[in-house]
Amino acid sequence: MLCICKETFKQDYEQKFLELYGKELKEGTDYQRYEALGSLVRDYIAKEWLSTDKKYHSSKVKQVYYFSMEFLLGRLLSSSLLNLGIRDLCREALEELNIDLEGLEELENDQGLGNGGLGRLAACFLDSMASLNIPGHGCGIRYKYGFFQQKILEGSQVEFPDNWLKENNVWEIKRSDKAVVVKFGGSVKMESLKERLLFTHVNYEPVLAVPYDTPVLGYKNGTVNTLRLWSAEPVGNDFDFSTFSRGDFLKAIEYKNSIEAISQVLYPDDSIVEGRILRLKQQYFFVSAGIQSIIKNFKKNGNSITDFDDKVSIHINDTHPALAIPELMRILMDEEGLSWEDAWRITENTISYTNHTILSEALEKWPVDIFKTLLPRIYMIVEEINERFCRYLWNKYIGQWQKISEMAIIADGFIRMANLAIVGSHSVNGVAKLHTEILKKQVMANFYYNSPHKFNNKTNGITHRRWLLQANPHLTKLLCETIGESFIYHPTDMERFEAFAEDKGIHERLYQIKKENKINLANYIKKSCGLIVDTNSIFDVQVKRIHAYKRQTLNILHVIDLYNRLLENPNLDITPRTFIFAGKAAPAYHLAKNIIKLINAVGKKINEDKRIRDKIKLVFLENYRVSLAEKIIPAADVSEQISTTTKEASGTGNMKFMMNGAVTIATLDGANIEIRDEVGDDNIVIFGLTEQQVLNYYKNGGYNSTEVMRKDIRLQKVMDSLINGTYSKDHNDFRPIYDALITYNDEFFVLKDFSSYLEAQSRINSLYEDFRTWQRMSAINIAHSGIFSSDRTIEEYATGIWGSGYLYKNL
Ligand code: 26Q
Repeated sequence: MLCICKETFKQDYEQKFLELYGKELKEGTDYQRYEALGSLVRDYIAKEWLSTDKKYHSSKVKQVYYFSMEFLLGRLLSSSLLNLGIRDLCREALEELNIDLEGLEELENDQGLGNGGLGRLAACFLDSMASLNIPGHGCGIRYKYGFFQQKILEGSQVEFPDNWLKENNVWEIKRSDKAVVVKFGGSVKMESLKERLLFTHVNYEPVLAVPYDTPVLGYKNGTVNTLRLWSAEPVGNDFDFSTFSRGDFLKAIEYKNSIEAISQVLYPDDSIVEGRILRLKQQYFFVSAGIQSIIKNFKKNGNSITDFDDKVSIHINDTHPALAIPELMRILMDEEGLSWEDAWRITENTISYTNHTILSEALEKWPVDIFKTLLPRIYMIVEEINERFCRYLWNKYIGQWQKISEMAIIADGFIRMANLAIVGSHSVNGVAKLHTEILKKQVMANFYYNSPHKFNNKTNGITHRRWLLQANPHLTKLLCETIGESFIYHPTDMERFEAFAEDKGIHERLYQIKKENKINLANYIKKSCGLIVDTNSIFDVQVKRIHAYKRQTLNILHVIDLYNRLLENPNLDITPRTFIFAGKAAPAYHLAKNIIKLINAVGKKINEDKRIRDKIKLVFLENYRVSLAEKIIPAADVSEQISTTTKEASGTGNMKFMMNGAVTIATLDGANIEIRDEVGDDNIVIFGLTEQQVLNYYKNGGYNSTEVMRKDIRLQKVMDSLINGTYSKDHNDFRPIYDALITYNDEFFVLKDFSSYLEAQSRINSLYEDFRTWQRMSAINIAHSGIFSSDRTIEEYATGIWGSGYLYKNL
């Protein structure tokens, strides 16, 4: 662990600044001061990074590689200081130099290489692996442009590129010496050599994969793991224009661009599949580069390839990196000379897979013709896996053609990535209990009954270091004062805080802490959109990707109804509320963009309406991202987790809110169920259709949204206001939402859940009005949030999936 005193730190910092800019601190810009601090912190990390690496080499301990198309890290300065254990020291030292640490931290660009839940989960897992001393590393893509920046212009979302690398990224190191070549296109030459077939990939297009490494620090434990992100470049350092015939300068540039396009941009789709060939290229690019570099490293260590699965685990984050299966097979057979059988045993033992969604539109499949042309050798291997698997199915399920065709990896001209991922890995997990049950009993039932031993649950988690220690220092301090510091290393020790749930003094402290966080957020709101909000009002928050199944519409219909009631009766007895929304819509998802527009239109109307005397306000904060979440979540009173039951695999925002003392209003979906089980029915507000009711409607029909609307006068009024010009001059502005709910019969049961949601909201109101009740609920939520630390989740992955052996089952 880093041992340093304030004086040395100050000297180091001034020295660093001088080295970088050739001038004194006071002459520099704030950004330079941030950059110098970042570089210094990276230097401090470097030593421990090297020694961790050495330790891993000499101990030959099993290495875990977490393959993910997305890593949503956010900012790294504050978390690095926290994990190094020098944040307070650094703050005080800087203060003596008249520099405000928090001010510098605000200057860092978020590293936003992810869409939402799946990408942020990967980041929390990296933090937990390092903090638990697990040799676990990330492997992904270094997108030049991260997730787009969102602006709200005239009430609608407009996207701008996220040029996050425009300033120097102090956290990464380019390792040109570790670059590898990834091969696309071309054809496969087959020769017979003695007893074996030899496959050679010819006439391919080579792409150089260059790794950039970012250190991943454990919490005060000296462990520094690696996040390796790959960037695409043309092969040959001095990209050689003379290889193009003279005068083909433009072609040469085009070629260079086409290669660099591979790592140019993150696809901004979440839960909807974008079937573009470039995305397939991205997938193979980082998977091939990652596996090549793992094998190189493995052999350098003096290991024998037949022990690969003893020493390496590869985890795939959804199906996006599922090509790891045929790629590992290819290397083991074509480059290492193993038989199919040996290569298959190793591959299956090495790879494990997490599913993150049951939405059918998010299940990846690739057209065979595109796939075959881009990856000819990989296609041959997938075809062979499919053939062997189908042969096995024919013998096992004689005559059951329907089942066999559902389970096939290749069918109807497509390669189904989920089927490939299940067949090629030894473990398949869902991300919350309900989600795993739905996978087992519905979505993947055939596979579950065929190989039940593969299926298991790993309920998601969040790193309490970022989401509590870093984001909410006041609450952290209160916990340390009341229950001691053990919860920092053992987050379930937070349960001890339950002993204070009835304590009046603690209620007052909790109230004050929340108040301070609300004031901070109110200041941010004032600065970013000019709106003044009342910090005595209930902060009711829904922040997440905008998606029909997450039902921001249900929330906004409630706001409209409340507004209608306030207009009818300005003296309506409610605690003032501030509704806070944030989130991005996929640029091509028109309905989601329409929802953003409606939220903003409703906000404009009610915020300007003097008649309701500021009883309700609505804010849409633009450009939701990790660093903004860190400001919003600690300030929330109410956490909106209102997805259509069965649709949200887990949710992780729900966990962040409860850990910060918000009370959840929720459907019994995803991890909400487990949150309810932890805190008990009295400390969460549940509403809406049950799993059984939803599944029953989907199976047997019988739902009619128009009828539901007709029977509810309040709902009628709300729905009318969407198309009668109340919120827009053009009556058709919100037609898409109206049509989704009425004309297309409300696929996500928004109207069906409307009245029960309203009741739940009025319960929230009464609970909040009783100070003691609310603070007790808040305390109990905090006390029971420890189980949702990603340390618990990672412990389960490590012992249940990555560490344990697996009995080989032949196909
Ligand atoms: C796939 C193919 C082509 C283009 C895009 C995609 C794509 C990209 C991202 C598909 C899905 C995603 C992201 C999914 C996701 O974030 N799922 C969420 O995962 C969380 C972590 O497990 C859960 O908590 C959420 O419930 C789940 O929605």
